[in-house]
Amino acid sequence: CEPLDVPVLADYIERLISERLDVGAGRVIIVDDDAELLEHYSLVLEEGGMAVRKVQSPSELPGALSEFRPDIILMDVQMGSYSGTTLARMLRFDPEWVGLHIIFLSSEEDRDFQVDALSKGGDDFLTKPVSDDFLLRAARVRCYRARQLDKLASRDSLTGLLKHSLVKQEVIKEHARCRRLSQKSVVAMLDLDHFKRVNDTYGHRTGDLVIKGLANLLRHRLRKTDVIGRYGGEEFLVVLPDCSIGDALRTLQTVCEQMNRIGFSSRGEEFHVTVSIGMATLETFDRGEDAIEAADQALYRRKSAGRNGVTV
Ligand code: GH3
Ligand code: MG
Ligand code: MG
Ligand code: MG
Repeated sequence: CEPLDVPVLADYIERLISERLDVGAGRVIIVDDDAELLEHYSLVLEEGGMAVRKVQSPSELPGALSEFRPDIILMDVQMGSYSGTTLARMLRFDPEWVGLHIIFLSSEEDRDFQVDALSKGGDDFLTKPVSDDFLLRAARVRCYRARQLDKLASRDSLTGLLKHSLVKQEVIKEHARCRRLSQKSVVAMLDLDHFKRVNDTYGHRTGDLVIKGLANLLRHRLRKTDVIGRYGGEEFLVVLPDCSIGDALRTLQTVCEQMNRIGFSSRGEEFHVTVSIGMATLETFDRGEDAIEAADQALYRRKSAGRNGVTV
């Protein structure tokens, strides 16, 4: 086994990160009671293309967090009557911030102190003074990692599609957007037909492959700007922005036809599966949730009318 070439590996990782991480989008909150340091750190990160929010008094942190929604926090430890470790500990009690990456930045060199700070909720401990270059690179890799984890957490592990709550959020966002711009958008609910039979006949693992099959078909058929989520077990929710009801109908009918054409095989047999789809216009409802409900009712009507097709 060849030993790893560390410098080459580091170089490779650095390149990977700079290519993949849109640093312009990396978001950092810096908490420090020292106004001069705060200014300096924020300049360094801003010059590196990151978005920065400065927090000099810890009491401003909760507001800044919900407003700015950072990828990471750089936190001073000693701040007058406050300590950064206590702040980190408090954040960890809030489910919303339990996964937020907190980097302590302090001149405290005592290892026991540092370990204690990490045990209270910090993820890293950087000892001041830090060089500008190191600070920028450390912030960048941490933002990149935070985004990767965030993406993983929002994706369904079987299909890689958005999870229930996230696709619902997307519907609500798109509802607001298309109303504001007086555009037409469509929301559709899809459900595999007689899927219980597939599981009962061919087993759950084959059933999983069918679910993945529909997910992949949707990814290929729909536009880059369309939103696709796994709403439940064998149910999918899609949002088609800037799409007329006629265009949506045609696109989704093709999805039905192509789904039915896929040949799945299991236990030496080939079998085919169909999907039913209910859809609704988004902008005609007062709330995004109501449009989802309407799509669901249309799906229900489709199921009664004979499955394998689209109903508005
Ligand atoms: P209909 O045409 O009316 O939709 O009938 P159906 O059999 O598809 O509907 P039903 O809701 O009765 O059954 C859905 C089945 O989907 C039951 C459940 O076990 C299965 N299912 C849900 N999630 C998964 C999954 O992740 N993998 C597999 N293999 N099956 C799943
Ligand atoms: Mg301080
Ligand atoms: Mg179902
Ligand atoms: Mg079903």
